[in-house]
Amino acid sequence: MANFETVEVNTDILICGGGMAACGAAVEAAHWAKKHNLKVTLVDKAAMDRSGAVAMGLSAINQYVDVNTGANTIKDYVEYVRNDLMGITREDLVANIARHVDSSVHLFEKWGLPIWKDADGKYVHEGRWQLMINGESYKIIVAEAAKNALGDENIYERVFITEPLIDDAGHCVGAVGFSIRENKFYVFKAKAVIATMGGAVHVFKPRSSGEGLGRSWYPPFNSGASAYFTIKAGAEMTCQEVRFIPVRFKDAYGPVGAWFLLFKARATNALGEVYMQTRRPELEKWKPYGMVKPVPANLRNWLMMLDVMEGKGPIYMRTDEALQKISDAVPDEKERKKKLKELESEAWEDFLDMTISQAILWAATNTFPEKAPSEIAACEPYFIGSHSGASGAWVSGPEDIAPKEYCWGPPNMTTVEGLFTAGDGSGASSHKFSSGSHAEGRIAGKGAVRWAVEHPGGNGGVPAATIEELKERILRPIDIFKKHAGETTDADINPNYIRPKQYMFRLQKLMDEYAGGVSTNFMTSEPLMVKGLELLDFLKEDAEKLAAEDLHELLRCWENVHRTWQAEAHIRTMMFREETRWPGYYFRSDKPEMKEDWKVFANCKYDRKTGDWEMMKRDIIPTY
Ligand code: SFD
Ligand code: AMP
Repeated sequence: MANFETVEVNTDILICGGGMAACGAAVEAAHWAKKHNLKVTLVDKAAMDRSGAVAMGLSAINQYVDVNTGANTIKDYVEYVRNDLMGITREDLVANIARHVDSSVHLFEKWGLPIWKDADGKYVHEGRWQLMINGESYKIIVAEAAKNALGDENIYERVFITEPLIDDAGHCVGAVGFSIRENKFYVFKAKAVIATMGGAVHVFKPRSSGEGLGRSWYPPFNSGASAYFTIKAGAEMTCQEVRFIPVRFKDAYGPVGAWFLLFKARATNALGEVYMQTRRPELEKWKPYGMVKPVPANLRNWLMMLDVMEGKGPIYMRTDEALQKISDAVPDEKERKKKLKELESEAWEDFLDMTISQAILWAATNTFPEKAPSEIAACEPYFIGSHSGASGAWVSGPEDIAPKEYCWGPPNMTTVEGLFTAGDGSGASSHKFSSGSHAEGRIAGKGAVRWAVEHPGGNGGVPAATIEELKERILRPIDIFKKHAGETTDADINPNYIRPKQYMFRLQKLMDEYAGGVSTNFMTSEPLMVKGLELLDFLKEDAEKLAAEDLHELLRCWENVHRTWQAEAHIRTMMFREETRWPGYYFRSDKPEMKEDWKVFANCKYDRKTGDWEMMKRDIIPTY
C-alpha cells in the first residue's frame, strides 16, 4: 500500500468545507463551543481565502430580506421561493434562513465588505432581494472572520474529505481524507460533523470544449462532496432531480442578474422578438406558477429554449438598448454622457467582480456593451441547493416553525444522527445564495454544538480495522498506477486502469445523452434513463480501477467518484418523479405535464448495508 502517514485529529465539531456555509458554521460554532469548552475543527480541500463558489468574488448579495425596515416579510420571501420552485419547497427551512440572513449581511459589512449605498446612505438594490456590492474580496473577508473565530491551529487546508465515518449504530462520528500536498492520510474524529462542501459541477458534459474545457458557471472545484458524504452516510436526500440551469452570457458564463434587474435589459431572439412576451401563452400550461411574478427561473429558461429549439437563436441580451435607455432619461447632454460612462463601468465591474473571464471575452471580441448586444445561453446542469436548484439532504427544521413531521433533532441535522449540513448541502430550501448559505451555516453550527453538548460521551467509535480498510481503498488508485503504468508505452492507455480525466468524460457523456444534458436540449425519458443507469453501473465497476499518478490525480479520482453518486441519485429521482415540473431544467418527453399528485417531495435514501436505494414521497406541509 502507498506509504502515507496517518494523522489522527480528535475534535468535538468537525466542519467539512471552507465556503460560505462553512464560514458561517465556524463563526457560530466557535461562539457556542467556547461557552461549553468544546473544540471546533475545519477542513477545506483548498485555501479558505479563495475557496468555493465565491472564490472569484461576487457582484451582488442575492438574499437580503430587509425585515427591519419592514420592506418585506419572511412570508414574502417564502412565497417567492415556493413559486420559483413550482411549489416544491420546505417553507420552514426557507423561513428560518430568511429570518437570519439580514444579520449575516450586516456582519459582512462590519467585517469590511463594501455594499453600494445611494445618496441617502441606503443599500442599492439590484432587485427586490438583491444588493449590489464591490465584492472582489468578498470571500477573503468572510473567511478572515471564520479563521479568527477558529484559530489557525484548528484549520486544515488542502485536505480532501473523502468519506464519512459512521459507527455501527449509524451515527456520523467523523470523516477521513488525504492531503493534496503531502503523503498524509487524515482521520478526523468528532461528536458532530457538518458537511458543507458545496454543490456539484462537471457531472454533465459542459458546453466548453477544447481550450475552454473545464470552464463552467459553477466552480469546477465543487464536485459533489456534500451529496456523496450525506448519501454514503445513509442520510435521506431530497430534490435530487432538481438541477439548476442558469442562463448566462455565452461561453464565459457572465452573470445576467444585473442586466435583467438593475439595467432592465430585454432578451430577444435573432428576429428581435422578446420570448418573454411572444411565448407568454405557454406559461398557462404551468399554472399557477406560470402566472406569478417574477416568472420562475426555470420557466424563463423554458420560453427561451423554445425559441432556440425552433431555430430562432442566437439569443441576445440587449445591453446596448438598456444602457441607452437609462442614459437617455438624463436631460442634460453632458450629464447624459457622464451617466453612460458610469453605466459602462458598472457593466464591466459586474463581470470583473465575479466572472473575470467574461470581461476578458468581451475585451477579446471587441465588445462594447453600450453599442452592441451580447449572446446569452442556457448553461449545462449543476447541482446546487443554494441557488435556484434544490438538491441536497433532508434536514430537520427549526422547532418553533417546522411541523412535527419535519423535526427530529437540532435544526439542520440530517436523518443521520450527528451529521449536519447547510448551503448547497441541504435540500428544498432554495434561493439562499451566498448570504443565506452563511446564515444557514450559522444555524447548523449552533445545532451541531447543541448536539455535542447533549451527547457528551460522543457516539460509538469506528474500529481501527475499518479505518485501515478505508485508507487502503482511498489510496488504491496510486497503487494501481504504480503497479501497471510501465506496462504500456502510453500511460493513458492501459487495460488495467482508467485515469480520472477519461472517467470524467465517460460520466459526462452518459449524463449528457441519457439524463437530459445540453446535447438533448435537456430532454430525457424513462427508457433513456434506464439505459443511462445501466451504463452508470459499468462506469461504477471501472471506478474500482481508477488510477492516480500523483496526489493531484488522486484528488481527481475521488472527485469523480463523488460526482458519480450525485449522478445516480439524480437519474433515480428524475425517473421516480413521473411528471415534468421544471420544464426549463429538464423535460420528460414521456411525462410532459405537471401533475397535481406529484406536488410532493421526491426523496431517496441509500442503504449502507444492502447497497439498495429507497425512493419515497414526502408531503409538502404548508407553514406560511
Ligand atoms: O448572481 C471541500 N452565487 C451567488 N450568490 C450571491 O449571493 N450573489 C451572487 O452574485 C451570486 N452569483 C454567483 C454565485 C455562485 C457562483 C459560482 C457565481 C456567481 C459565478 C451563489 C453562492 O456563491 C453560493 O450560494 C454559496 O457560495 C454556497 O455556499 P456553500 O458553502 O454551500 O458552497 P461554497 O461556498 O462553494 O463552498 C464549498 C466549500 O467546500 C470545499 N470543498 N472541502 C473538503 N473536502 C472536499 N471533498 C470538498 N469539496 C469541496 C470547497 O473548497 C469550498 O471551501 S450569481 O451569478 O448567482
Ligand atoms: P443571476 O445573475 O441570474 O444569478 O441572478 C441574480 C439574482 O437575480 C437571482 O436572485 C436571480 O433569481 C434573479 N434574477 C435574474 N434574472 C431575473 C429575472 N429576469 N427576473 C427575476 N429575477 C431574476
